[in-house]
Amino acid sequence: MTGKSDLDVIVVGAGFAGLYMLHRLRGAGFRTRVVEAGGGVGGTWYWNRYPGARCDVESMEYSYSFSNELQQEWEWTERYAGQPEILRYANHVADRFDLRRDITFHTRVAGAVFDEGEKRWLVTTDTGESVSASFVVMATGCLSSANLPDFEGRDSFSGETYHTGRWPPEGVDFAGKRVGIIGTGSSAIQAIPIIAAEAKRLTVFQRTPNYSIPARNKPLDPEYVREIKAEYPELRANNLRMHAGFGSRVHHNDVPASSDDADDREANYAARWQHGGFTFLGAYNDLLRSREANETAAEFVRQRIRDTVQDPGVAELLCPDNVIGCKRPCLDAGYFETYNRANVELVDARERAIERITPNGVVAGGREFELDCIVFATGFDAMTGALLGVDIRGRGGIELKQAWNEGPRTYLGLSTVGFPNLFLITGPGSPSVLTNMIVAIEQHVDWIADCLRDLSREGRATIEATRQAQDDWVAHVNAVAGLTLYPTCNSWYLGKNIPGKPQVFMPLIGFPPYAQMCEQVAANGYEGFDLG
Ligand code: N01
Repeated sequence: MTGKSDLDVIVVGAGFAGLYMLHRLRGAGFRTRVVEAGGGVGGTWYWNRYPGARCDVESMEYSYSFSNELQQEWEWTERYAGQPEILRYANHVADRFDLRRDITFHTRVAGAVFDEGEKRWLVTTDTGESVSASFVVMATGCLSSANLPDFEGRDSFSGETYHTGRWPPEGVDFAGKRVGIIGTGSSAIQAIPIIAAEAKRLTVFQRTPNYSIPARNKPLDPEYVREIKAEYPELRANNLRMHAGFGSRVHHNDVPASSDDADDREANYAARWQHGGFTFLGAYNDLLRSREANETAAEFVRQRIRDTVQDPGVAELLCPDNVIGCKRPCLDAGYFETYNRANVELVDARERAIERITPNGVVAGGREFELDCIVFATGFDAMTGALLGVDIRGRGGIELKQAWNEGPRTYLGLSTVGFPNLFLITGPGSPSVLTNMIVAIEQHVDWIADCLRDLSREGRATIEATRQAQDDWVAHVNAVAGLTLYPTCNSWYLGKNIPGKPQVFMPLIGFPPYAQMCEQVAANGYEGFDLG
């Protein structure tokens, strides 16, 4: 790593957060280095190359807004961009803003220790290097620590194994193979139709059925692109006023489900189902607050599953019985239709739990399913996994793992008590995964860059959240979640997918009031922080 002794900031991760953070800090004159475990930029889009990987936010909105030239010159080709196109975009950004020269690739940050005397962080890497800086920014992503469950006999399998979040860049040839896929979350729901079309046989092990809405992906109409580009700044500004930071062009029906009779509700859901995408959940304003309202939308989707899947037994197995939207909803292209193929079998891994993995395949419910490949679509240790994967020690040598042993505690999702000068981009306690991630990233990066500029102007060496501000913030995040149906199911938002993980609702619901709060905190001289 060059210039390692005189750095102002070390940024961990070169995904969308790390790239923009580097651009902003360099522009403000801070000596900055990004350390990235992968061999290239793009973060989640670098690692998640499984077949069918595609963004569930429309491409004209899932893109940076910080440079008008960039958003005018880049040409998206589809309504929802696929992984290869998004990775090309990340590489384009890295080249266009000449970012690579300050990124060290193939290097994982192993530890970071705060030296209270020097008021600097000493960062160590798995390549044996150490480097110090005044500030560390964790741009490690919310869904980057792959979850590979500890199935008995997992490593005894003699065939090939893959995790959707660690897909080999050269791709996988499934032709003629008997493939098993464990999991039916967003990743599996995108991969299953494509693997089924290629493999000799596909066996899907489903523990919990999932709601999925058709994406209705299509090539972008050049006229539509011209229209958006002509008013891009307005679109971005309108999106900042949206609950999740996107979707301002579609109609969010600001009335409860009970304001329509059953026929009108059905027509509303049907129109949104036909349109495709998350618009479906904008049908009424109480779908995530009232169980009764939610059930009307949930039953509409179950009915579509029953209409689509020919075998009634399989259709019932695919029908979820929890609250729709409580887990992150999935968008698909022909997912339920795939179960009509003769080469696809659905195994109920809730009733007939996965017992073990053998050299030949997977045993569930007493039956051995012989396989050539197993795909683990088992998700991530979300929001805290990547942060706690680094041995971070703050004041008095306190470990972040220890400080968070009952769940993550932050102020604004940006900072945590005991760890001065450490910033988290889209950390737990911020809207992050409940928004268009790029909007949340830009808001955090801008706030952090402005904060470092202000500290530098005022000659301040440290910034650290106060205990009171953090306690109040954690209570606020929980209180907001408690007003909704979000905490009612086994979601990764709550950490329920990882055995032993403390169960805390991690993201904050609602982007606009949050962004306003961050602005106020800064305007009030970094209220809730101690400046040293
Ligand atoms: O992971 P998941 P994912 N035995 O956690 C099952 C984003 N994303 O990678 O539900 C058996 O959703 C687990 O079962 P259960 C998006 O935010 C976005 O699919 O815990 N099964 C579940 O079915 C998404 O929410 C996009 O009962 C086990 C599956 O594995 C997030 O990433 C695309 C198991 C994991 O589903 C994560 O999605 C892809 C076990 N021991 C991802 N452990 C788009 O933009 C886990 N499972 C479209």
